[in-house]
Amino acid sequence: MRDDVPSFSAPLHVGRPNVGDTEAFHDMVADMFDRRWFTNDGPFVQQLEREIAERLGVGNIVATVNGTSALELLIQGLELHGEIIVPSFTFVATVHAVERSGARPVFADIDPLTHTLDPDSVRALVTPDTSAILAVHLWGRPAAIRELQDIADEHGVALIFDAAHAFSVRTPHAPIGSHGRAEIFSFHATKFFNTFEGGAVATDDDALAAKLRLMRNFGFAGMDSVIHLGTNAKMPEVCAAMGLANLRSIGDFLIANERNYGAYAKAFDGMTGIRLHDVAPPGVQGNYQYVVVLVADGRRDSVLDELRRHNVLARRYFWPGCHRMEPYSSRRAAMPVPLPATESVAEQVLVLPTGTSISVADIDVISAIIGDALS
Ligand code: T4K
Repeated sequence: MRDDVPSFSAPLHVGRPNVGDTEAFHDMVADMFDRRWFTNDGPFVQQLEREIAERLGVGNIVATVNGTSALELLIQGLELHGEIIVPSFTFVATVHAVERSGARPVFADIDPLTHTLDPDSVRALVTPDTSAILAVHLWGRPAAIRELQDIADEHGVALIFDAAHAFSVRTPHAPIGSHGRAEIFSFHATKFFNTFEGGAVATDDDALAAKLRLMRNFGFAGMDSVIHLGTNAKMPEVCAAMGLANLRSIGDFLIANERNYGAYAKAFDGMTGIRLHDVAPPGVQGNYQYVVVLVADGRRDSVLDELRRHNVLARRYFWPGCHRMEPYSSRRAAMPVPLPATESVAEQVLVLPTGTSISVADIDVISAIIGDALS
């Protein structure tokens, strides 16, 4: 290793929040205090739902307290049961939401080129017990939507999407948010668009949206009338205010992410042993919130250690794969087929810092550290 590659004096994190128009946010918080209306379907939540629905061209946005509860509400609202086919290569919340809703996750493999569900692997796992396919637009790269919809239609099962990473992503045909029975988003602090904590279900199904609105508020249909099983999954007003402020700056977030992705692509072009994952194939408008590299030849962890030594806190998301985590790893039924692509990708993947707090100069240093570690 060379000694002349500088270290960062403060840690560079993956997932540093994008922060938009803070003045607009403070003004809204002042309004909120004046109103003394902090939660329970307040005006900021309603406005945020309207603005996002308009932006995505989708009939309904149901805002929630986080992405996990959006997914749990959706699975329970659709009354999915039996087996739900999911990727193992995802954040564990995708799979926990299935399990906590009383259905059984069954792991399908991914396509090693896209990191999203491999339709052939999904097709082989459909049984009479399957109620749904839950696909993830991992890293904001759209899953194989058409192929998965064909499988779902052929077998009469629901298709739903975990679009936690894919806010503001467009396929060549439509914005993410308008596919399948519904798609869920996460607006967690680390996401492209954040509301501190938050999430939403996007759906064109008005009846489903009305049911989810009931369910996120304990099943209350009126002051004293509970007509459905429910929980507390409401987004607070302060989070919606953050969302409204951040929506105004989303163009700036994209400019920063595209600039950073381009700088990483340039730095890794021609570097041996490392490959930048393509999150936006032709025709797709990505959000570039995840900069994902694959490090070959079992050298991923030594690159990670070297980055950490220089104060770059890269992450090996989503190692080791959910099928190797509890409670799934001790349950053979969750994994009826081997998952070679999942396991191979999980051993190579490294997520690097990006977002509005990372500069091209930072990326030059990060790439020099990686180049040095690989040389
Ligand atoms: N589906 C998928 C595919 C998901 O990726 C997620 C969440 C969900 C569903 C569920 O959505 P939510 O219920 O979370 O809305 C983080 C996030 O907590 C999680 O939202 C996200 N995916 C996951 C990929 O990443 P951890 O366990 O890695 O968090 P932590 O605390 O290690 O922080 C991540 C990085 O961000 C660190 O480098 C520190 C940095 N950070 C974090 C926060 C909160 C900051 O710099 N500032 C901050 O305020 O899960």
